[in-house]
Amino acid sequence: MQSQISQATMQDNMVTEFQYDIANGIPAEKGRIFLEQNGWDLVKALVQYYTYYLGTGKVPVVGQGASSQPTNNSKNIIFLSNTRAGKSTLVNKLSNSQAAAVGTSSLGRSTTLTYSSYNFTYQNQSYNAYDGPGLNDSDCRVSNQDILKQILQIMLVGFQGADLQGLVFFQSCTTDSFMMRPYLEKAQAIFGPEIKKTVLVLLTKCKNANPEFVSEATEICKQMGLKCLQWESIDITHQEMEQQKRKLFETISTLTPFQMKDIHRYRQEIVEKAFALKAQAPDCKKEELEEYKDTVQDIKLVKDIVNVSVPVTYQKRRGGIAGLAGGTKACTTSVQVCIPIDRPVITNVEVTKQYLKKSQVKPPLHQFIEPARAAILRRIDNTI
Ligand SMILES: Nc1nc2c(ncn2[C@@H]2O[C@H](COP(=O)(O)OP(=O)(O)OP(=O)(O)O)[C@@H](O)[C@H]2O)c(=O)[nH]1
Ligand SMILES: [Mg+2]
Repeated sequence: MQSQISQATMQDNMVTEFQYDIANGIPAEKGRIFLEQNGWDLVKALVQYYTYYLGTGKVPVVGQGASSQPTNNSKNIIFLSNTRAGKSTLVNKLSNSQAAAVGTSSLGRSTTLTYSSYNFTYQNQSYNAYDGPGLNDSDCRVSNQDILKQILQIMLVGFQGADLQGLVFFQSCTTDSFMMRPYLEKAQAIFGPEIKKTVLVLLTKCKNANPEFVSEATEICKQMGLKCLQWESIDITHQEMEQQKRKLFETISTLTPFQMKDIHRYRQEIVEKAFALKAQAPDCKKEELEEYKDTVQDIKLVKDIVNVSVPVTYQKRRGGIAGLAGGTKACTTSVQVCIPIDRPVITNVEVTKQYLKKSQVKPPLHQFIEPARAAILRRIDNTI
C-alpha cells in the first residue's frame, strides 16, 4: 500500500515537472498521457511533446509516432518553393491531369493555399506528390511557418510511418534571387540536418532564362552539396518531357529517404541540448502559493436549557393562638425553573491556508528549446 502511494506521488510530481518544463502548454491529464506512453521517462515524453504535439496539435494515441509502420508502398515527394515557381504545373505534368490549380497572375500571391496529395504511377512505382502553398506569399495568407508546419503534419500523420523519398525545392530561373539556401535553412530548422540528403533542387523556367543565372544556380547547389536538375514544363516536345521525367525519377531514387526517426533524433538532440543549457543556467527564484491544512478553534453558541432554583417567599399561618388570630409568618422555599440559554462550545475546525513557498529552481526547459535549436543549427550552418 505504502509503495503504491509513494509511486502515485512520484508520478504526480513528474506530471508537475513536465507541466513546468512545457510552460503549462497542455493540461495535466494530457501530460500524464505523454509520460505514461513513454514509460515515465521525462526526456522521452518531452521529445514526443516537442515533436508530435507541436507538429500536429494532438496528443498521440498509443503506437502512433516514430514506431508506426507504413501502410502502402507509395513513395512520398514533397514540393517546397516560393510562389509561382511551377510546383502545381509539375504535379499536373506528372499525374497527366489538371488536378492542381495553376497560377495565372504575375503577383506574388500563392495560387495553392494548402498542401494536397496527388497520386500517380511512373514505371510501375506509385508516388504521392504533395503540392502546397508558395513561401513568402505577398498577401501573407499562409505564413512560412504554417507551410512548414503543414509539411511536418503530413509527415507525422499523413505518411503513417512511411519515409519521405524526396523534398523538392523549386528555383525559378526567371526571378532575380536564389532561394536554395533559405529553403534549406527553413527545412533544417524543422526537420534537422539529415533532411539535406533528401533534397533535390529543380531549376524551372530555364528555357528563356539568362544562361548565366542557370549556371550560377547550378554552382550554388553544388557548393551546398545539393543535387539539382533543370526542369521545363512548358513548350517542350513529348520526347523531351519523357527524357526529363526519366532523369527526374532516376535522381529521386538516388536521394536518401528521410525517416520519421530522423525527426525524432533531431528533436531528441534539441531537448537534450536544452537540458544541458538548463543545467548550466543560474537558479531562479520560484515563488508559489502552497496550500496546507490547519486546525483552528471555533466557538459556537448552542441552544441549551438550564434548571435553576428560584427562592420563593410566602406567608404561612402561624401555629397556636397566633394562628387562630390570623397571624402569619414569612417562609422561603425554592422552585425549579427552566431557562433557555446560548451555551458556548469550542470545536476544532480544519481550514485550508496558503503560504508563499520560496525556492531556488532552474528556469523551465521551454526557455532553452530555441537557444538549443539555434546552437544545433549554427553547427549545421557550417556544413551548408
Ligand atoms: N516557362 C515556364 N513556365 C512555367 C513552368 N512551370 C510553371 N510555369 C508557369 O508559372 C506560373 C505559376 O505556376 P504554378 O504551377 O501555379 O506555380 P506554383 O509554384 O504552384 O505557385 P503557387 O501555388 O502560387 O505557390 C504559371 O503561369 C505556369 O504556367 C515552366 O517550367 N516553364
Ligand atoms: Mg501551386
